[in-house]
Amino acid sequence: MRKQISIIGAPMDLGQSRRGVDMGPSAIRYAGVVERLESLGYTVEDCGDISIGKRERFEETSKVLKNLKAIAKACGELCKTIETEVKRERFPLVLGGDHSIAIGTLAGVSRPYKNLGVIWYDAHGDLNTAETSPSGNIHGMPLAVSLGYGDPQLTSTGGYQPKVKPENVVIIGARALDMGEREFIKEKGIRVYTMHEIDRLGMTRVMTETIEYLQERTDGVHLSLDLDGLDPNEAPGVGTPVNGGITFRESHLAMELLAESDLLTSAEFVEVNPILDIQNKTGKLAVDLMGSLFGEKLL
Ligand code: B3U
Ligand code: MN
Ligand code: MN
Repeated sequence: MRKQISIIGAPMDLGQSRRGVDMGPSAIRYAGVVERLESLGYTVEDCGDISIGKRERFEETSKVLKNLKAIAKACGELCKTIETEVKRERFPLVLGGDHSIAIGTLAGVSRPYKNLGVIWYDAHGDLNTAETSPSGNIHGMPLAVSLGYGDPQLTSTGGYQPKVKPENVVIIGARALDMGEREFIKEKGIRVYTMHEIDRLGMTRVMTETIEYLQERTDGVHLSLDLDGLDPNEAPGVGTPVNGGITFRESHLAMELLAESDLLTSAEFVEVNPILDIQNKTGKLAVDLMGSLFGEKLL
């Protein structure tokens, strides 16, 4: 892993309907992300937050997709920031914000990495389009957008598409997939480890298979970690909790195996909502997981 990390905050809350997720980057900073990574020997630069603006001010440009124009604009800005940091040979670590920001992150990292792999650690597939979405919330769509499916204002972020090939994606932790998403997964042959596979195979095998699979076919790997991938008992501060999730220990193990593989070239931690949280438990959890991801050892 690159020894220089650039932290970029994306205080986005326009991709879903609950307030508070815009404070996610602050909560993660407050939990000591910079100090934690520095203690592991990294040089860390906090680049601050990209600008999002206020929800009330934006006119809607789509009847279905909520806050489309504003999200497209913010993702364009995030994409540029990420591109700059990758050119500086730094490891971009994005703090969300709701998951719609992944549209910008992936647009920024997939230009330098032409055959980018993506690990989508999430209770959800985030593979909806305007046609299949039950909510109109864009945080349920960023993976579909990055694969080239969705409104052109989103898929065109960064000026090219698609960002990722379906065979380079691995979804881990899925347990709330909409009907349209299930069809999409089957049609595109996307690799998914649902909670069923995690229970059956164990996290070690899930991660070993994922790492081997991506190592063979990609030239860089992005981790998009939605805190709702974890069980709500461990990560209560998320907008759309789904019971029966990945445990604290399984998640640490997954991060440790990723650290060992030295495969990652960028990462983002999203959907931390301090308003719904209990004394920043989820913000702290995010920082603990980053510790393991960046090589912290128990002994
Ligand atoms: N699949 C549902 C719910 C959802 C997606 N992502 C989150 N929730 N966090 C939707 O609205 O697309
Ligand atoms: Mn998500
Ligand atoms: Mn989710």
